[in-house]
Amino acid sequence: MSTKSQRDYVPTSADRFTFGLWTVGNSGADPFGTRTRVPPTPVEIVRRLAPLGAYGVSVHDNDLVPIDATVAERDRVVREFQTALRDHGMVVAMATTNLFTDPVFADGAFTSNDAQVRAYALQKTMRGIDLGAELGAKIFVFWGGREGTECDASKDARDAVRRFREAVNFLCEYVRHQRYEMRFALEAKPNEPRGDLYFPTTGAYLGFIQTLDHPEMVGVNPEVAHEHMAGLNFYHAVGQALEAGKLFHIDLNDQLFGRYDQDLRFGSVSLKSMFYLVKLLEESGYDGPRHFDAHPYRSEAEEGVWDFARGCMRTYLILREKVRAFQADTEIQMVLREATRDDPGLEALGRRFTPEVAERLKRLPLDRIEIAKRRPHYERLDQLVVELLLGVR
Ligand code: GCO
Ligand code: MN
Ligand code: MN
Repeated sequence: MSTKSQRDYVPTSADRFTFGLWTVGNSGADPFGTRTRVPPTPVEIVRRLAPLGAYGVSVHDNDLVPIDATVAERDRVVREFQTALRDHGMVVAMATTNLFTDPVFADGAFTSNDAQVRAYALQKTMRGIDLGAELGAKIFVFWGGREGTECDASKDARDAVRRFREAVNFLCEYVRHQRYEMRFALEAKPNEPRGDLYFPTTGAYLGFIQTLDHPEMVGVNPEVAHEHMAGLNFYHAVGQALEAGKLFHIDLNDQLFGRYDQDLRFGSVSLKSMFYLVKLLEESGYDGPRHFDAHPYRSEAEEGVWDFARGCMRTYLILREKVRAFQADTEIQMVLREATRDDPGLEALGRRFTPEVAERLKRLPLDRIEIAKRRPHYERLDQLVVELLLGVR
């Protein structure tokens, strides 16, 4: 039996919903137009999100501390923010560095051709890590917003990968040396703001991580919109990350395929895919933040920002309830069972190679025509899922 708050889809901090300061703090500005609302300050964001049931926030260094702040200004801003967090029972679950806004990063940060830019990026990230540690963040995200090119004559793609690896290795050592309890999560994106970004997909990062000095410290931060921009199945990307023990964080939003980076409210476009995603997160026991990295529509004024935030969390909770309904649906479960053929003897054979087993397997009388007579009823299954999501089951 669901509790009242589960039935009413009212989030609590146990649901671990977090929002980037830059998401609800988005001003509505885009490449074609100026701001359309006054963004709330970080302290206001904490004050407004807490009663909605959010667990915490995530921050870029410069969402909080202006890039040219003095040490005294920095300390004052951080103190005020910490007081707000304490007063409202909110946490900072993830921190990150802004390595994309300032003109110095126009041609990349860690992958720049300019050694001074690369050194500055390391310096800024170490300071960002210190800030994250001070705020209690256990996850530090790397999104290489400017790590890409429009003109591939500018650098050998292998150098970009090598430079990025050196930076991540260096920063892992920094975290170890400082004895911070912090892990890194790498966030892929195929393009935007650069024509092409290095490490365009979550899969690319999963491969890269194994080449690092401390792969155990580094995982991924997949984002719905980014895989959809590449025309990929987000559920599959997250599945691979989870299976590898590498889902350290996640950026939830939504996105039509084949468009510019839209950052839409979670679940506002791809309901079916987001249902499978929530099913995966819930069934896998993923216990990290459910982090929203999306923007309210540009047409919203200040109040609409909180409608947007409520909507992200509410849709997640509704989909979570649908997952329970899927699990409890006897017809769905029956079709699923019928679509599976278990054979413990055969499965044991294929699990561990020995030359003898290989010989036995090669000689097995497997009749492909007989085997193929068994058909899964996926048309029925998919229709059942559609009806469940449409609320008629
Ligand atoms: C984007 C990215 C960013 C990052 C953020 C945290 O498309 O702009 O998703 O929002 O997630 O910089 O690293
Ligand atoms: Mn994004
Ligand atoms: Mn993101």
